Amino acid sequence: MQQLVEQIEKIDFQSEKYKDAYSRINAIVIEGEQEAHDNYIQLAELLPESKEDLIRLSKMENRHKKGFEACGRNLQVTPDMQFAQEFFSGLHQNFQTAAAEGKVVTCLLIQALIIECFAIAAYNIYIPVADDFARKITEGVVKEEYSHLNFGEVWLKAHFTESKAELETANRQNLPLVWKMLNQVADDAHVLAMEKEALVEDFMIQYGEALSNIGFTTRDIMRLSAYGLMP
Ligand code: Y39
Ligand code: FE
Ligand code: FE
Ligand code: FE
Repeated sequence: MQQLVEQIEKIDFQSEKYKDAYSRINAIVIEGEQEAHDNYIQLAELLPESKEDLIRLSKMENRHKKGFEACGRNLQVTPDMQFAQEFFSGLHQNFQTAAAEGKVVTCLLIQALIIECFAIAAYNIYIPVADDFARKITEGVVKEEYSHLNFGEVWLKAHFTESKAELETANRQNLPLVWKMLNQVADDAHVLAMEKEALVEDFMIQYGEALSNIGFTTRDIMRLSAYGLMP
């Protein structure tokens, strides 16, 4: 605790080093929220019976994006959107391919489980070390991300038996991308006082809980959630 207090006192939100790292992390979050918005609209088309809910989620993602754009402006940082698009390109491509094939389960795993757990982990770790303006925004956002994760859990739990094999395949294709993305962002995250180990730990907790809520056994969860973590 005392360590955290000292660490926060040391953060200079106006330093060039902080702002340079923020230009990439802020862009990742803005791009992520934009893609999440688009993904929920596509999911609404794939799941007409949940259309209203999914459109509602897509609107939340749009508000999140606006909030994080304001966080960048507040620190006078220009987000590096090109970097962020490349950062998401692997998951983006896999989501598009699955959507084109009508693979709802894969789309839900990518957006509503993996990306939401990644967001929840990142926002939880960011909140204690954020500037005051960004902290208030992020606290509001993370509450809503839990509801997005919940949508995915409820749907996949209700369709667990017939979704299980596709979930296993989609996990194997997409989880290694998350570890790669975390490694890519670790240095910049460190500048923002967010440690990679804490991000990995929080992600594993969120993702493991989600898999458990859907119906996977502890044994399955161990195997699934660590897939691709070790080289
Ligand atoms: O559902 C959502 O709102 C998720 C799209 C947003 C993703 C945010 C991605 C956060 C990763 C940041 C990594 C910082 C260390
Ligand atoms: Fe969001
Ligand atoms: Fe979300
Ligand atoms: Fe350090």
